[in-house]
Amino acid sequence: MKTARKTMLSAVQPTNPITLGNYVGAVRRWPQYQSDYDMVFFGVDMHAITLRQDPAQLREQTYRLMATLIAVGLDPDACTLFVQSHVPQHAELGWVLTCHAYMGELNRMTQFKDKSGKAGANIPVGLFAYPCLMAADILLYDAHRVPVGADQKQHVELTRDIAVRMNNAYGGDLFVVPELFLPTIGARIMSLQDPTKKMSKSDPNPKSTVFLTDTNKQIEKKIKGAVTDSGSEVTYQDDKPGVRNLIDLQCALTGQSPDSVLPQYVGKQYGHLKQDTAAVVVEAVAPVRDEVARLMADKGSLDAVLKKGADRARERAARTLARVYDRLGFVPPRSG
Ligand code: ATP
Ligand code: LTN
Repeated sequence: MKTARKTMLSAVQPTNPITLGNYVGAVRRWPQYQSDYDMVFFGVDMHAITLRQDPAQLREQTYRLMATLIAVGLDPDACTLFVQSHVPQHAELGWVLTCHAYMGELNRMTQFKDKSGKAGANIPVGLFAYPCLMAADILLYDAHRVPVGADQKQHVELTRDIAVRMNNAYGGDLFVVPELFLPTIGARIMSLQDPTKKMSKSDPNPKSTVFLTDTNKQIEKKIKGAVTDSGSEVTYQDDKPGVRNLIDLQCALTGQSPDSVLPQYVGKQYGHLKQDTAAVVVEAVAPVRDEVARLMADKGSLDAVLKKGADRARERAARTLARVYDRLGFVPPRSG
């Protein structure tokens, strides 16, 4: 019997290995929802090419991202887990939505402003139109909930606006209007070198970011080298963003609250906090990293998992696209 579970959907760009920020703020939380939701998760390689990628690296990072999603606990038999470019309907619905989005609303996207600033003189059109492809990613699967970090809020809101606009134009039940699903804790892990900026995959300084591919030694070195604040007392307050970030990391990974962690540092130095945080991070990251390495050693098995996911995704996506094309007035291909 078909269950009436709601659909939860999210995606990650395979641009660099996943960071501790992505892990704590997003990916690590997803498996806990798989018993309650119909889960659709994928790697968005077509989004990644909005900025120039090295083809060999893109290929490797795509496998690595998918292996990471499996290693954190998303079960490929229970979820629909796939690579975006394996499902051509994303590009097809993306075009339809591009024709229903307005220049003015795309112009307001802050991610475009940030990223186009870094793209140099020639800004790819795809970087501008990208939110339409993201809207297609979401609307193709009739997704109800979209868990993302705060940086993606604008894009999900745009998706809602386009869905409502097209429902009004072509019949109220064309698209499910998705809801944003923001995490409550650990939503923003900060850079280890500048704790006023978020930890980012694309930070040019590798000391700022712990990657899930880092060895235990590298993790320890980065955390022990984290920029902390003046003074030496371990407290949890806004004017000590470096110390606060380390406490947040510990708390997000152990499930403790800052109040329960702080007493153990009375009369101790920042060095103790760094040592403990490094140990907690290593304990969380090491098993995931090792499992990713194991999965990466057998690309044949990964390919089989991804094929199964894409087959399932394509079937769902084709149904939605046929509904959309019909409402738009496209003549269906008929034999004979
Ligand atoms: P970049 O900085 O290169 O744009 P990114 O690190 O933000 O990349 P994404 O692929 O855009 O990575 O994000 C994947 C998910 O991780 C998103 O849901 C995003 O909101 C979340 N996320 C990214 N960075 C952090 C962070 N520092 N703390 C918490 N969550 C984060
Ligand atoms: N734009 C997102 C990645 C992304 C996404 C999606 C997230 C592409 N399609 C659909 C949720 C749902 C990013 O850059 N992090």
